Amino acid sequence: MSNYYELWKYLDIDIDRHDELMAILPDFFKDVYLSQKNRPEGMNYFNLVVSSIHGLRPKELVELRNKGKKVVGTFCVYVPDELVFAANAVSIGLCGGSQFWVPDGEKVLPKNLCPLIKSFTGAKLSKTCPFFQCSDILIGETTCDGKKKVWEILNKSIEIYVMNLPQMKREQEYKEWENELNLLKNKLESLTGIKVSNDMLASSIKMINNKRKALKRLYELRKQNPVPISGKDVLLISQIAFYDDPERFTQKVNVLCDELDERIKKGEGVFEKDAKRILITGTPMALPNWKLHHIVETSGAAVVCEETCTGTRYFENLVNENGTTLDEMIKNLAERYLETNCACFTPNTKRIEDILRLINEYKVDGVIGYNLQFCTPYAVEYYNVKKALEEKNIPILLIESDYTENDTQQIKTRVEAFIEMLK
Ligand code: BJ8
Repeated sequence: MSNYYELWKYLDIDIDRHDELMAILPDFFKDVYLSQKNRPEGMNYFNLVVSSIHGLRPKELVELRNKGKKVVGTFCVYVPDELVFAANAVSIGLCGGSQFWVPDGEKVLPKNLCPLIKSFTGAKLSKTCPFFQCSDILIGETTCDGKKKVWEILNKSIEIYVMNLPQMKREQEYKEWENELNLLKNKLESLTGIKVSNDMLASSIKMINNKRKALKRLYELRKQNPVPISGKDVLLISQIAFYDDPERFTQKVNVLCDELDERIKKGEGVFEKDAKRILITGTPMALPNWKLHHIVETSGAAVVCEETCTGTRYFENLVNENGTTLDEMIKNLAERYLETNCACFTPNTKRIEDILRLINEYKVDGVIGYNLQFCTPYAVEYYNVKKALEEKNIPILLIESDYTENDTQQIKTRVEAFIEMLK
């Protein structure tokens, strides 16, 4: 990490605080990840990206900025990366998953707020995250109440452009969302000084679709028994998907999948054959929030799928590539993005259909509903999720948690009992 001090100074990072943050991560990563047995070789790339998390990619981003590119930070899977790249900018997902930043967030936000919001706010205000420091602009969105209001605080530190995300999915909302995408395109064009052309948008749609296809391929392989890769490793890959160079990321995921294909042919897995298979559904798990996966997978079960925004919601739907004019392509983008099923929408019954479908496809034995503390939309929606699963006799357990380690032992006890009950 020491090689990057010049970079961090250049980015106006608070070096002392940043040293404190960086002192925690390597041991944590070692305990959770490097302790796993029989990991695929293809994980080495992703290990490298995380072990150099505040160096490698931020350095590339600074180099791109020096060549005139703009860096655009985003917080939600409804913000279309395709438009950002088509305007010759770089998109990076910024959600905060570390407890380290929560106290800084709590200096300006209520304590009884979702840790994800407090964490990313703290990351920006404490000047300890090079990704925030690299960003020229942040794109917010009107999803949950906490996020909606936090933009009014963060905009004192950096320019924020807020997209008005509808909360229903009627025909009029599809039109509104298409209009929002056009407004975002205009904003990005004025930021970069570059007009989005048909060719640029078509090629960025292809590029991001390829990334989604690679993730889909990876998830397909998790349907095997024994499962060829741990849920923890896949979670890490999904988290890296948000900020890595999309083309390199796609290539590395495909290389890993080739290796997993070979494992499957040999009947090799990272868990015993017939290990209990868990689906996690609920709120996103931003890096380095690995708590629940680590607990499940050190309790004898395998996480085989995540119905979350750091899981299937991120990659399942592709953008239709048949558009030839800008208008057609933006319409296709609007349709694809509004197909995502977040609890901020009402009604959101398609999410429940997705969960039931995924349970079937991934031959799931039990479901864990994961809720970040104080996330009202997912907490309320849990009632209907539970009811739908109970009607089909599918076991479900609710885990509500934050980013601290205070509840780890208690969660472990509950998860172990749940897995035992599945046997
Ligand atoms: S599409 S889940 S990424 S809004 S967990 S901040 S909802 S209080 S992150 Fe999300 Fe987009 Fe929806 Fe996905 Fe609010 Fe809940 Fe916190 Fe959340």
